[in-house]
Amino acid sequence: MFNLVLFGPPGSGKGTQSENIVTTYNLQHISTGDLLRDEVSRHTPLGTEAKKYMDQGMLVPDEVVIGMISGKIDDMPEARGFIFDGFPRTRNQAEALDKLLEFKNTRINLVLSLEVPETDLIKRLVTRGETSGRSDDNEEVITRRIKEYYLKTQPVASYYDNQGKLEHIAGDHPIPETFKTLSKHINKYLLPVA
Ligand code: B4P
Repeated sequence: MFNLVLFGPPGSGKGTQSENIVTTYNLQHISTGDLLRDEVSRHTPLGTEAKKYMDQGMLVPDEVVIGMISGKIDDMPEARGFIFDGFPRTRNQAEALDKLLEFKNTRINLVLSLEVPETDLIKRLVTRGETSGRSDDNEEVITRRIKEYYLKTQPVASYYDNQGKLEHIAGDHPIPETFKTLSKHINKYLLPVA
């Protein structure tokens, strides 16, 4: 099994690149943002609680997100591997993920960190907000999401760096070019299927 974490600030292209990686390497995609938005759109109790945080650009509490991930991994016992998109976002989540995977006799193999200047992140997300209908894609909330990232999520990079799993990727190039760079790293572990 090959497990990849796609790491980076809001708008760095995690969701965009995940789509390409999933098709090329036949990995199962777990995006906590997508899972949370699905709960919100179905008006579940979890979604109602999560929406309060997401609309303010804050991270949803760890216990909510970790519970959601655990069930999702269990749903796919035959997976070739997983791509974790937007998870873990805190050190607590990273430790919980290591424990969950250890319990399943597997582990995170590689962490690819997409790096993009802050001005580009804001531009991308404001542009997406014009069509996405996402209540968190407006400049005020985007700025808070980026702040929350530097405060709570960026420290997770050193957690993986200490394990020798972190690779820095320039994410400010065109989408296909960035994908090529990501692929070079993944190819060291896994052959493409498409
Ligand atoms: P996410 O859904 O994870 O959203 P994101 O960080 O904004 O998106 P991403 O980086 O995937 O950007 P994308 O590829 O779409 O999180 C949303 C919220 O959910 C969080 O704020 C938080 O409240 C909550 N949440 C999620 N996970 C959580 C967790 N683990 N713990 C706690 N809370 C959690 O790209 C953005 C735009 O850029 C797109 O329009 C794309 O077309 C464009 N783009 C991408 N690559 C480009 C490139 N190379 N050049 C030009 N444009 C590009």
